[in-house]
Amino acid sequence: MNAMRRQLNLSSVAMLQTIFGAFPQCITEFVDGSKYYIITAVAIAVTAKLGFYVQKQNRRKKWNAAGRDVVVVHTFPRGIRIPNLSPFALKLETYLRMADIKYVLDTSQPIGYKGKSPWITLNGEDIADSQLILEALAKKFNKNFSSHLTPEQLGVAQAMRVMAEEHYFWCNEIWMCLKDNFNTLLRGFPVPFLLSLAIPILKPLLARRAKNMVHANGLGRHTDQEVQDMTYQDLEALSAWLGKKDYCTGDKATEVDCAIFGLMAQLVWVSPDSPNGRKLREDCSNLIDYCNRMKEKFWPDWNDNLAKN
Ligand SMILES: N[C@@H](CCC(=O)N[C@@H](CS)C(=O)NCC(=O)O)C(=O)O
Repeated sequence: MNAMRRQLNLSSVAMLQTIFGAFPQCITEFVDGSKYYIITAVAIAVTAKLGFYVQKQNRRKKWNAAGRDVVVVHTFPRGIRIPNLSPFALKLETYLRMADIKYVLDTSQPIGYKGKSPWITLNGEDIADSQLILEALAKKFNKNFSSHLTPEQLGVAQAMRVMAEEHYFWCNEIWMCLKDNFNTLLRGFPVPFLLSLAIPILKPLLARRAKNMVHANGLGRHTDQEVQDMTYQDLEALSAWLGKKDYCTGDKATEVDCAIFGLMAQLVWVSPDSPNGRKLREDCSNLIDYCNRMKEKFWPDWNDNLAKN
């Protein structure tokens, strides 16, 4: 028995010697052979990391230099027919104008820490999500444009905003990203030459991402006709709610108008020839008049904020 145990221990030692003896030697040979490649790769990786870090620090320094109580809006570059192609960023900018809060744009990092655009930096603090931003700014700058509304009106405004932002938006994204294959959207930006070369590669990747998102929220599982009907119903509901009023809740523009304007402006100025744009013209034209009213009131400098084609 003891002889067998000794035998086993001896073969384990031999095995360990084989593994740990041979392993470092093959690494040493590999490192010796490709020493210069490894040193170069490590140097490139360290320099790139350092470069990104310095760039990040410089950007942060620039944002912090915007000034006290000046909102830095991180968003996409200006559009050709509309100042901001993102409905949520247009909502935010419209609110900042309504509330008379100073802001500057930063397009160097449009996507924020929650993976979406827009986001803001205010006095060194980052805030993401247009609605959370509006609420934080309202608190900080003591603004409330809805104080005259009844709880019932406030409730309806909340429900309409959520329908528009969380349901209509995604239905319209299905057309923009999957049916139109980003074509209308891409015509809305002045696309730099180098990026235009990468578009044929980027499009299928972005489409796959959009497909996954609408599949996850359930809308992507419906037929085209079903999505179309749902979108039209949302537009009809918004149009009926607005009715003959100047703004969504009456004769005074309130916070919810920023959100509805952000979304409808895209149909009026970016994709007027899409099925949803045509629906607006044919059955919901009060929403077009409304967009023009909002534009005149809050964007007298609209044209100055368009990108040159
Ligand atoms: N709930 C967010 C929605 C923002 C949003 O969906 N932004 C889009 C641009 S319009 C975005 O960042 N999309 C990039 C992505 O989802 O990867 C808000 O209100 O800010």
